[in-house]
Amino acid sequence: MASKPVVAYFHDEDVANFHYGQRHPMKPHRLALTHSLVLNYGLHEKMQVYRPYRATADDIGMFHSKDYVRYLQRPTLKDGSKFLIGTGHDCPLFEGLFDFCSMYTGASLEGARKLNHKQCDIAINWSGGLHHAKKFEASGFCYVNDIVIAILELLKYHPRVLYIDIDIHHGDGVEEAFFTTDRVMTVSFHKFGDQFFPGTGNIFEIGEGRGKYYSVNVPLKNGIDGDTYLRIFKPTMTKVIERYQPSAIVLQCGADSLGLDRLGCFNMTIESHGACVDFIKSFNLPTLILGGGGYTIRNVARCWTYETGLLVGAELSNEIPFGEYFPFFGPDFSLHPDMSTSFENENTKEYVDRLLAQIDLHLKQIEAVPSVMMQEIPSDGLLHDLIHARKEEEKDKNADERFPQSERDKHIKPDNEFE
Ligand code: V1D
Ligand code: CA
Repeated sequence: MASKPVVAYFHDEDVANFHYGQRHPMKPHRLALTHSLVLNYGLHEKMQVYRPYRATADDIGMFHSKDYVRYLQRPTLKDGSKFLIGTGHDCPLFEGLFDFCSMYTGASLEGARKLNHKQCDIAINWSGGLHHAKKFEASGFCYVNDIVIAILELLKYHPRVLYIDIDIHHGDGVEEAFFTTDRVMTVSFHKFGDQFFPGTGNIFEIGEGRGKYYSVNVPLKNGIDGDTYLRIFKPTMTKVIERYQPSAIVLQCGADSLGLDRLGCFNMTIESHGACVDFIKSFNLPTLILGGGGYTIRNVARCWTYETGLLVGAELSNEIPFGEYFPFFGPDFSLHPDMSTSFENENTKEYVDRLLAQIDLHLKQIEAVPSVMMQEIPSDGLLHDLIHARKEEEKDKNADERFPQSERDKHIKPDNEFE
């Protein structure tokens, strides 16, 4: 990859106009704020800007069950509960739901296709990254798992895909989809404990069968600051990449790990969040950059604009340029406002050292560079093992409790050292 990568950026103006509901923290409008800031900083001049493809029901059916896709296309109030959609759920039923899903998923899918065909080095879709959606149901504000669908697309051309998730929540939907394969390695950094959503992602959740040791979980406590986060992120990702040697990366950049997030409890600055993105960029591998959570929308826009700047290699003035949404960025009108919170950093040096040592033990177990027979002409056949595994899973959905308590109990350390 050249020193200035070719960056493809996907934005559909319409995606920002959907509403989860007045009291719901997920605001697609944050995407309009982000795009406007990207334009006002002139970043469109440094990348290819596309209005993305819209995913079809067949595209979505690459991961989700037929029943569920059919429901998304024609939702009824009656059937919603079966799929965890509707009033009283995290995932409300709103006007244009299928179109919303098809927009954010189409952008991730097109990003993966452009990477596959080497039409860009980095693809950005801030509307994507909805990491909680499951094969048969919605979860945590996510209806369609665009990440899984994009990774399946990358797997047509790439033997090993690395997924990294810096959203404050555990990337459970992506982990679950690839839990039993070594073709995808998933690494999630997240708040764990105190019943924080979704409750999965303890350090001993490591994958199963061929996938054992290819799921990495980094459970963090309240108040982690940027320096502490980077002290964990950089050595972990260096070892993962050295060991696994992915040929493509997908990075979910949920901005709810920033200080002052409406649903978060971390103390990351935009600079340190961006340093994670910049660090992954420095490996010069084809990379799909996605959004995710982020509920203090002025900071989401600041963060993803700053990261777009890092990815195209532009230095951005700390002064927010004038534009349509200028009043949102007051009273300081700066790109990097003070974001410190009252959350004390509960991630002590001892905790971090133990975390790193345990992750190291797991990473030492992985077979260096698992191989897959690549065909000269890429075809869907490469996905045979994954698709077969998924069909088997569908047969006995009810028997499929992913982490039975009996299995989890085997991993509980007597001194509860990671609680
Ligand atoms: F605060 C709320 C107000 C209205 C509706 C929902 C919420 C809310 C806040 N936090 N919901 C949550 C989380 N859900 C629960 C469960 C509901 N209880 C029965 C337990 O705690 C869900 C948080 C989802 C986070 C999504 C995400 O940031 O990870 C994301 N990533 O990509 C897109 C979204
Ligand atoms: Ca995460």
